[in-house]
Amino acid sequence: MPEDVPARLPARFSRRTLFAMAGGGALAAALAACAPGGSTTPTPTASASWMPPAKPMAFPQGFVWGAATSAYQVEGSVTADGRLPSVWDTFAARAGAIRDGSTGDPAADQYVRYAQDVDLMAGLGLGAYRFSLAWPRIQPTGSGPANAAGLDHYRRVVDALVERGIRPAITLFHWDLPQALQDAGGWAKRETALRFADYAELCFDALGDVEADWMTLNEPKTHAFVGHWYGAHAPGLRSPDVAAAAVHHQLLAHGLAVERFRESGAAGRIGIPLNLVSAYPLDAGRADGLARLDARENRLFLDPVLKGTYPDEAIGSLPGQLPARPAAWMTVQEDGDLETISAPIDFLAVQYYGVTGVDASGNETSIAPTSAATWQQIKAEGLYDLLMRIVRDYPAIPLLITENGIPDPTPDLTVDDPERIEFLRTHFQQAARSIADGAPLEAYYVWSLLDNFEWAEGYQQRWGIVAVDFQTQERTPKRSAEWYSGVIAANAVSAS
Ligand code: GCO
Repeated sequence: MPEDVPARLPARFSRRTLFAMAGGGALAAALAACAPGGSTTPTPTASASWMPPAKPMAFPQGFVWGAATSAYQVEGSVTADGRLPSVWDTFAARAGAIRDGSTGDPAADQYVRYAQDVDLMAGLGLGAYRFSLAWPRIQPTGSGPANAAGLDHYRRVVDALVERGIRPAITLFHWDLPQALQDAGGWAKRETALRFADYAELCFDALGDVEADWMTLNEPKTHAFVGHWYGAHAPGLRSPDVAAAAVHHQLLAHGLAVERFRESGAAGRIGIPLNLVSAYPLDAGRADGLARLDARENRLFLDPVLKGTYPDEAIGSLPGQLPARPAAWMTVQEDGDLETISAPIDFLAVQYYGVTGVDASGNETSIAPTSAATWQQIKAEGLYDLLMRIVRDYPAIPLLITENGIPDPTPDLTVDDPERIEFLRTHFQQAARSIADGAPLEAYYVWSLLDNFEWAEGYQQRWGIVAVDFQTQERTPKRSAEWYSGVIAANAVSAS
């Protein structure tokens, strides 16, 4: 978190708060964990309502186990084969924007080392790999014909995966907007959504013969809020009005891309990755703040995509709301947009990192221990609550967990990572529990396959199950990778 976060930001800055109203036993457990009076940080307890069985918990046959990365975080080679700058190249070059002054070059050098990485994945037994296509490689200025060299690279990646029996899970956009589009207004402009649809079509035409899970735009909330409101990510803007426009235009881009996907006849499926967080009220009697935070952080994305509506309470000047001007928010919307945005998708991709508390006003509070990423409040049961909330409140849809993970406690290269094993074990258990209770969960992707460029944290947070020495680019599987391999082989997670 940058030190100069504007005063109007939520008091406790959280990268990815997307709150889910906790229900039933989970809510009771959360409240029971709160300190009397509810105004101080509660002491979280292990779930009082559920204990994992002593026997291993099995996953359904065909359950997909994967790992995820994104282009700017792992590829490096930022000027190779015609690639032009994205907003992230520009932002990272700005003094003080990245904690250690680094950039996404060379990151984990995967543009060059992809074949080695695919071997690594095969060695671990991964069934799928989620990665993103870099728009500035495929359309360096964000419009016009495809750059063949860019597409050829991803063709080779996809072929290498398929050869090894690893399902490609392809994200079209993971925040690396071509700088030329930003110069023309970026996500503040409707035009960018139209450009995205054209870009998506080029990708479907080039790679659509492959049986893949396509994902449109990664975490539109994080990109809109952290990049356009908090200013802590590219493009580094601090305007709630622009953030609101970025929400709508990214969602519109999603809907338009889904239309192009259907028209293209591409194989496979398509969905959208949304970051979701379970949140628990400190004061059960004050539901209004909770409802506002829920609207802004959660329903603002789930409702339009899955129901074709926007929640009224998301935008406004009260705590828990996105403080854009309602008139500005209305201006970006045109008739028919919500119909486009809610075009049927084949799965919902859920990215889960943790929980948050909500005080009586609607502000976020701390209710659980954090990882080295201070925004990440860890509570595995929140995953169960979140999945069951989606099942309860939205039309039936297959669910994929496309990101879940934890950074090492230290920025130093390490292969011994018991915290990550414990984190993954407890989260896998909650996933198995949700399946047993009816959640149509089909896949689980660990974030991340490799240590990589963690955005504003640079190389100071290592999220990989495989360690990367950024001097030599040597890869070493951590203990968690070995452990994960065992889970995959057994298709089951043990109690300890
Ligand atoms: C995100 C991303 C990843 C992050 C990861 C850890 O959601 O921010 O998809 O790029 O690196 O979530 O913060």
